[in-house]
Amino acid sequence: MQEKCEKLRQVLKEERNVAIVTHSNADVDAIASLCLAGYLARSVGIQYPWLMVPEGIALEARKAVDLCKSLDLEIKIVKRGADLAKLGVPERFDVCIVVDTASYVQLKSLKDIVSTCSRKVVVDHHAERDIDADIEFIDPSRLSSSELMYEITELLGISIPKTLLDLVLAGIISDSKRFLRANPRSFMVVAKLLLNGASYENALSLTQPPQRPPHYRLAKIKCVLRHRGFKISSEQGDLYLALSEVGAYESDCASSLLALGYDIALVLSEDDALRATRIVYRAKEDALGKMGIDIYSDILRKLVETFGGGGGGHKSAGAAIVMCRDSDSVARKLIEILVSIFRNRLSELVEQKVGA
Ligand SMILES: [Mn+2]
Repeated sequence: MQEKCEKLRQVLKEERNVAIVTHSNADVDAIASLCLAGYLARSVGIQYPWLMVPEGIALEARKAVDLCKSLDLEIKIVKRGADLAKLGVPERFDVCIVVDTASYVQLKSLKDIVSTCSRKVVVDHHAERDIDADIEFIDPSRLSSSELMYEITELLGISIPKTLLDLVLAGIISDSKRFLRANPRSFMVVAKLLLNGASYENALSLTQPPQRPPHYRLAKIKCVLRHRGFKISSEQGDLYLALSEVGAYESDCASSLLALGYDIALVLSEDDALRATRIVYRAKEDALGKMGIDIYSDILRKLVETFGGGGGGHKSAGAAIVMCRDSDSVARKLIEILVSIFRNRLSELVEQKVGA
């Protein structure tokens, strides 16, 4: 690895036009790797490395992009069909560093830039791949590309500012889904990052999407306050179903109800423009397997037959629109359908409100 790192340093020293790119809808690991590679390139003498992302950046990686910018490393988003000359992007690059990306398909608008590049460098932890390179740092056993990129900077003796260490740690946390997977070498990198001053707290916050507007929180609170809970008993164990209504953010409302402990959540919302009611559902797949029901075809389709409309979905998520503007009427019909399916196995959970 040391040898490859020296080769990378040599290649960067010889050339001028350096592109550093990653996959579309770039996540935190992709942005952290991109930013660190940019920092490395600048440290070895590339004044203006071109950091580019095709199409767009994932919501949860926006803070990472801002952090990168604070280090004077600007990330350019290149949309399909964009006029590269207008953006000031060189026609040809001498070196392309491709991070966290397995295939040309994921490079979208940047595919041509990379395929015509004189020399390619790849830093990645994906196994199945179709991008060949002159210098490859590939290890599918690793949790993230960020940690590989960090090891390269370490071997080249480049010292990294603390904020960038936070970002590398965020890349590892995010791609490992907070260490749902483990790898001893990845943990060693994490230990080094922390010993060198990275803040776990800052890293965690870098993996979170920016704050939602205040009414987002209120919509979720209303969703919980308004919901009705039902128990469906069966020999394989009880199943819990929630029914609620909100004005916006229905799918977040449904996910919150599942996080509370429900197996199935159905959330209605009135759509004034369509003069209709939308119904979104989310369900835990293991629970559905136990019950042997399909939410769309066994429940929602009957609503659509009654009111008109349409919809679709798969086992654990889906939606329908029914041509009735009054969500209470739709909810009543929905409960009728549930009773007709489950009969006396269905019972409502009733609790006294606190302090009432
Ligand atoms: Mn990754």
